Amino acid sequence: MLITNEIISNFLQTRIATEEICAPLTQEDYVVQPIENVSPPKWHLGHTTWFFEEFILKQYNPDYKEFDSQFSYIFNSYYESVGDKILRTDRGNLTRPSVEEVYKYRDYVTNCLSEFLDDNLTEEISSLVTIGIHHEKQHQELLFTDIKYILGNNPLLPHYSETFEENLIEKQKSKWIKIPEGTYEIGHATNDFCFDNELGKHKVFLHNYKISNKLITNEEYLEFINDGGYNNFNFWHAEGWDWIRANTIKAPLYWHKIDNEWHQYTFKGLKPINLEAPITHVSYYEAFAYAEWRGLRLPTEFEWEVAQDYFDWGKRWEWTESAYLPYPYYKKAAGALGEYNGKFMVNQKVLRGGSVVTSKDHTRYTYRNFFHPHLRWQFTGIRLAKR
Ligand code: AVJ
Ligand code: FE
Repeated sequence: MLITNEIISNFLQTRIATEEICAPLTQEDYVVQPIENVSPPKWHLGHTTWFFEEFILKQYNPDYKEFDSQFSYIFNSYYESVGDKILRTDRGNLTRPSVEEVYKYRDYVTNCLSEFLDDNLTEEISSLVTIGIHHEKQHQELLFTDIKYILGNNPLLPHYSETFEENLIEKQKSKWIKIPEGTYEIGHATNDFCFDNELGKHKVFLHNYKISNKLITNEEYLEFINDGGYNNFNFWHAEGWDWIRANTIKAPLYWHKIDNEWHQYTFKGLKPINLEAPITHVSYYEAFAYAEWRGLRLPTEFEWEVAQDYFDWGKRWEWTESAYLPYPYYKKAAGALGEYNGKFMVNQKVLRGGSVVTSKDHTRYTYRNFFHPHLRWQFTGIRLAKR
């Protein structure tokens, strides 16, 4: 019974936390989709609700009455096995259902599910609720970054908050952590929750390497910019070089040069660059080019996982040199949730750590985040490694 209460209260707290992230928004902020990767906040609110409705209430509660039979079409993200869905690029065209209606949908599903769980919390359902909670936490992070993109690309640069501090400074002296060559175990191995892509504990062999105890700061990155890093093809992959030229990229996302001084759009509005803060909003291409310029490299995801105990992490998602691939013993889940991670294991890079907008207790040292190499609207950062 205690377990039931715990999971229901966890569920309810997660639902509330999502809505709190949206509290500063105007109605208009909820609806736009400035680029394909940035979903409207209203869509996140509906999609996280649909996840619980589709995968638990509709499957396990024969008495459940759908809130609206058209919502699966608009709030299904990418589950082919569930049926037809709106094009991702059309999420910003949904002026209906209204924000108010979507909040009603949330309340309806939250109430139906918590009532249902009171008497029906089997192992199977409990594990689905847990996935739903972690899914919603992933979308809480996406809400933060999508809201930042929506506000930060409005020429008026509206503030999201007067207090949210995204530039947490690392005070420690920088040093290299030395890891000896050997065979190491990788992957999630406890009974705590993890996603399927972390499972399949296995061995890797690592050569001697050193990894920095600190993230790259704005000051260090500025040296790369000032040294012409964005103008020298030698530091870039061919794809990265094409990408910076096609998009006239000369600095991280949200950087603006005003009266010859670099500024950064933050949740608190436009601020002069804080030199000590860790760099953020760089793509993998930029992280790689920076490392090349320094004559160093990014760590692999395995090097990161083996060394993580020796440094503080959690301020920035850290680009690794590793391609997002299945582990040797990877087995995707049966049914629709088998579409959750495995089908994205192509052409993406792994990021490790967590960020200032990651929900508390959401990350683990085995957590594998993944994005395409040109994306930089997440709170991404750089940690270097060398031989
Ligand atoms: C792990 C952040 C890449 O954004 O698609 C959300 C998280 N998975 N809903 C994504 C996710 C299903 C995922 N990332
Ligand atoms: Fe999702």
